[in-house]
Amino acid sequence: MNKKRLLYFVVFVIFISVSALAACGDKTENNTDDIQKDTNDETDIDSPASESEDDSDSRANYKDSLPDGLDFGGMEYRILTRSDNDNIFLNAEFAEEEIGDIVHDAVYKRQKLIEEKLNVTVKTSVTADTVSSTKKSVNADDDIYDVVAGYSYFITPLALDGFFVNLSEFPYIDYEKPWWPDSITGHLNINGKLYFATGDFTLSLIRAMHCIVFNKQVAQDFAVPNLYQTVRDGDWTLDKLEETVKSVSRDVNGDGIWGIEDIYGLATLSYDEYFPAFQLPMTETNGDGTLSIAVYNEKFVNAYNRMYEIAHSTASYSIKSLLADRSQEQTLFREDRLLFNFVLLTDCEKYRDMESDFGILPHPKYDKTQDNYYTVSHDYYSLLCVPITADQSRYQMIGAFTEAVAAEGYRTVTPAYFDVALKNKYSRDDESFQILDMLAGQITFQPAIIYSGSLGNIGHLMRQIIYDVADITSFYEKNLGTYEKAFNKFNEKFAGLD
Ligand SMILES: [Ca+2]
Repeated sequence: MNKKRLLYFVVFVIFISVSALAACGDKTENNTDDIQKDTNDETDIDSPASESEDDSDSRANYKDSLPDGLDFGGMEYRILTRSDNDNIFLNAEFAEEEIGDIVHDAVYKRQKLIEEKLNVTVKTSVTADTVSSTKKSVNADDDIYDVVAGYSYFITPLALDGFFVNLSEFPYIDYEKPWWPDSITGHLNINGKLYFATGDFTLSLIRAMHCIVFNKQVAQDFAVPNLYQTVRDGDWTLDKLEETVKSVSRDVNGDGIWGIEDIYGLATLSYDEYFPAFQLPMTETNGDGTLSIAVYNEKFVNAYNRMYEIAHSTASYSIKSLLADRSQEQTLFREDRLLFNFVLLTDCEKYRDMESDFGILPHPKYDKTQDNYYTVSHDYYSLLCVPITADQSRYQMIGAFTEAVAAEGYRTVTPAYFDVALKNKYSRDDESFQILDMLAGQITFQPAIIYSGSLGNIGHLMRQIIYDVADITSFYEKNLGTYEKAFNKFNEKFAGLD
């Protein structure tokens, strides 16, 4: 199957979906005139896109596989969620009331809809520390939480200590559906063991997604060719990134010094996301389920060296200055002196009041042979897990409610965030919407990222660019012992899990 065609198909369908959404307004799962889409169905994908010009694949109409008539007799769905001290939607799984904000209210409506549909009531417990709250209840053998929506970086080590249920096969959870990114089964499930899931259930995943914003005024000033077209053509690659970044730089005041008053192609401190973007593996899963280190090879060294060279060229704003004051990249971008800023999607909210337009791009592919564009979410989003204390008699309800909320999130909450928060208020154009919609399904969960803290932080190799590590080979060799020790410990623990 030609995967590039899949991308075109997806992007096209997304365009249709947006139109359908705009036309239909609020939809519920009560719409029955839809057709389930299986993204593995080659017949669908190989059909000319023009044959799919209906809204059968739109988010709003996408049907789940839950049976009709489920009734859990008023059971409580007891979820431990995170407090939202930084106001970055960490706790956006459920909402207590409508407040007139379209995204927040979509979350509220989703909850009410599913509660009624399944005859279940959500009981939310909020904590500033999901790890200690989970540990406390599980160690005390207290069956008080059905689901924990935990801080991803910190919650994963608990899986190694046997705190969570294997979700690889759980009642009603259908990982084939698009509200569970493909990489959950592709990467996060290690040898049949899957302790976490995430997707359209939790908006924090979407908001923490890495992407690139570009300043349209700067692109115009430097006659940069249409970047969306480059993406659509499958030509948005490392070569193209390098060429474009280097075509945009100017010593504006002519003083021979590269400072904040000059113009740049790139300013960022964010590089680890190039592991998924370039499809660079960090680990290999062996037949016995153990993980081996697989990060060091010619492709990785080449990718590192080329990104290092771009980052330290005069076309990029000084990393030293950014380390001292990261807000300088926002100043440059707002004031039309920066083309590309590597960001999290939530960072776009900072740019909503800037005068010039900006657009959103995926990170480039390593080269044209790569099948698609990929991204990752910064590891502060929430991962869902079921503590072993939850009584098995509750699994049917837990699975059905989780699946229904995720599905409705895909249909209504994520589009509300994209369509309203991003498109209308923030990113200002449909092409960015299409790219975001495509990227959300390509969020990657490489084990070395998910279990990063337990694997020696091997996934932080790319960020050594900002610490001016020019020789990545000797850095890797110096740290290999640490990685090996961590991998051995991980494998030992993981092998003992159910
Ligand atoms: Ca200057």
